[in-house]
Amino acid sequence: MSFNTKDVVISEDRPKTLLLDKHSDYLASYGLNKDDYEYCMTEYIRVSGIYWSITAMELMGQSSRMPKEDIIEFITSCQDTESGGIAASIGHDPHILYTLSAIQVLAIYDRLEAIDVEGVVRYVASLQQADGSFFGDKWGEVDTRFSFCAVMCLSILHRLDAINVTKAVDFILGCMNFDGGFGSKPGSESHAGLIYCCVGTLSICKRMDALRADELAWWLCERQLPSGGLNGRPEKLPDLCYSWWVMSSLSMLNRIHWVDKKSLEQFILACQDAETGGFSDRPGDITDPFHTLFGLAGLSLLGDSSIKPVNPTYCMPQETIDSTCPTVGRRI
Ligand code: GRG
Ligand code: ZN
Repeated sequence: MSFNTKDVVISEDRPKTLLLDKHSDYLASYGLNKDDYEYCMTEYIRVSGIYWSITAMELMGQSSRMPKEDIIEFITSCQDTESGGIAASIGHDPHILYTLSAIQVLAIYDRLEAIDVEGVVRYVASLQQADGSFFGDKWGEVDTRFSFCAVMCLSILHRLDAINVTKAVDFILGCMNFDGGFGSKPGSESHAGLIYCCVGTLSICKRMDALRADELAWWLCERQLPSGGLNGRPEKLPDLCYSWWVMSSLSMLNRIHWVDKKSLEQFILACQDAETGGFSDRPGDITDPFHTLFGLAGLSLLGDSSIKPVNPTYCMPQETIDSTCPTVGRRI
């Protein structure tokens, strides 16, 4: 019996160099036409979309092309005055995912005073459960992504004292699997996206010692496929965003050299669209701001000096972390 590895073949005509100007043009024009179909269809994730674009533009040194004051005003209008949480768009329900994205954007802009910070702290703390886990919002879904959002948010605000950090860590450790990886809740399958969230939580809470680092890093580097790209779990296709979820985790574990950097770089560059600008999940697919951020951030982790250093825990420019949280998540 033979096994077929699921992978892509990178054709000769795919981009081989970094097209920074194209990406900056792509993100600067994204959303200029508010009637654009794709723009309308992404209203439910708008604040995260802003975070992906602003961070990518900052990493390229191009954020002055973005409408800063309009963005800050929009984020202010997305805060729910009652709960203190922040929604994806004006009038939507607040959620911890968009609360984190909003805090990240305001921290990058050094404008945290544009929102009610105490309201955010109250909101995040209200989502913690007796077992240390976090709800994503008032409807009660539990996921390790939400634990990560909560601790990242509060650490940027220097208010980790508002939650029970020991219990938050205990819940994450209860999600560790036999392979050293982590899933979305206790007993759930290991997945690279959730490993990033759990390793990131432990990194912020200064409990990296609790990881089974060699086993976990081995599982992570086994995500690399012959094309050079990385998948998020066994038997899945490669996807550019795993260049972030996997490589940032390996970086926090100080084992980034366990993957073949050269072939990963070739895969990432092949995911660029030379006509429209931006990066897609796989070579030849349609580009979007989410994969554009993770393509650039992945190349930054690989040491591309034309992109600013990114912090592997926060997925924000290292210079922002140095000025807001100088003692946490340092790049080694
Ligand atoms: C600050 C960068 C940053 C993130 C905030 C939202 C979040 C925290 C992290 C998301 C982590 C992530 C990507 C989780 C993945 C969840 C999951 C189980 C995805 C499975 O999706 P499939 O089945 O993908 O479509 P694969 O690649 O496994 O086929
Ligand atoms: Zn993806």
